[in-house]
Amino acid sequence: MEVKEFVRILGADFYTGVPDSQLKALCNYLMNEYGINEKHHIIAANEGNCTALAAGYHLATNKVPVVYMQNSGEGNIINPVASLLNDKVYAIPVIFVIGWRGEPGKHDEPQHIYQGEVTCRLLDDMGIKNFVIDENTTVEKLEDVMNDYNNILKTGKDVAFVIKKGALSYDEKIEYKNENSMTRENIINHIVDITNEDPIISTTGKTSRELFEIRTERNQSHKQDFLTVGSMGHSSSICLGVAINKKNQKIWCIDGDGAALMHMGAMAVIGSYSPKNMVHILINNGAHETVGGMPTVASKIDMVAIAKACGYYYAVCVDNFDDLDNELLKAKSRNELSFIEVMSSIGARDDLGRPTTSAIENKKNFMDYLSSIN
Ligand SMILES: Cc1ncc(C[n+]2csc(CCOP(=O)(O)OP(=O)(O)O)c2C)c(N)n1
Repeated sequence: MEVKEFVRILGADFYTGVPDSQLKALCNYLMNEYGINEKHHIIAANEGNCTALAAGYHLATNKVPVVYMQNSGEGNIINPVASLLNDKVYAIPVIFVIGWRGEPGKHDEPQHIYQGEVTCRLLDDMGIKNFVIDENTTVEKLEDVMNDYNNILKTGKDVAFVIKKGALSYDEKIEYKNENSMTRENIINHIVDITNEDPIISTTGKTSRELFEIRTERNQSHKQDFLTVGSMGHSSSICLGVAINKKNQKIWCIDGDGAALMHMGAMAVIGSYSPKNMVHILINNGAHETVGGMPTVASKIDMVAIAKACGYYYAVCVDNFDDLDNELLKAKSRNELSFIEVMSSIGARDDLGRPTTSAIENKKNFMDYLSSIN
């Protein structure tokens, strides 16, 4: 179905979400139509924030907002759905639009398999009536469903559309770019040059995929890398957990700006524990590049100031390879919690693959490696 038809049938004038590659048609449509705009379209830090923001919109306008997200975001919405939106609490109507990764029967990556199995079940458990849209869903059918949904929304309950791959289409293209010159893959190459065999916890998305391919290309082992394939926003906390238990080993986190923003409270806790052996690298392209390039707010905020205010001993921002190498070397020898923000362009190789080892193998190899060092 044409995304314009879908949007017309929803009849909402406020969208907030976290982008998803499976919802690219909707995300690109919203970006072309509204851009980022406080009246009509806000990309929030995580799906729970979107839900609360949507609730605020409803309180102020008495209109029904839309929250869009990948099904991975269901975990982030459970608390505000159950304790804010639910009709036993404030009864706030919201339409959820959810990209269905890991749909049973379709091949997908390990992080999507279980989430895919429980996608509709979780919505049922949360009292959210849901309807699956696929490429054969007609406009007439959707109009019928929406009529039914409008009655449900009037009672203060929530509803959802679960979107299968290829269900929504949009022909217009949109190019996401910034002024930065270093590519993420080259940045990771420079990080690997200097970290060598130090353990790395890398963030969700193409960062981990690039790190994996860089090791393969160099004929290096993957044992030192924990690829946080799912669980967006949590790699820095995983790194904290490793760092405080492996005090004699330098432990590196390679984070993304979308991920760091998603659970930014982690930085406050990392700063307050200040493990001297941890280096937190933030590759900032100001975008959710992995899922299409839609913007985050990270190009507008001062991440170095945030790290410092959270208690990181040292924090710096670099925008060229000489400074990056220099800061990586200094961080490697410095015995204090360090933060390096690296400004990156938006984009990736078209032929970028995916890890060929399973998540369980990755965990086992990483744990064996950690247990071999002090
Ligand atoms: C909770 C959750 N929401 C959404 C996603 C989908 N997702 C995967 S990677 C990604 C973008 C990550 O952006 P960033 O951390 O800035 O890294 P980049 O892709 O730009 O390198 C998103 C939104 C997800 N995996 N988990």
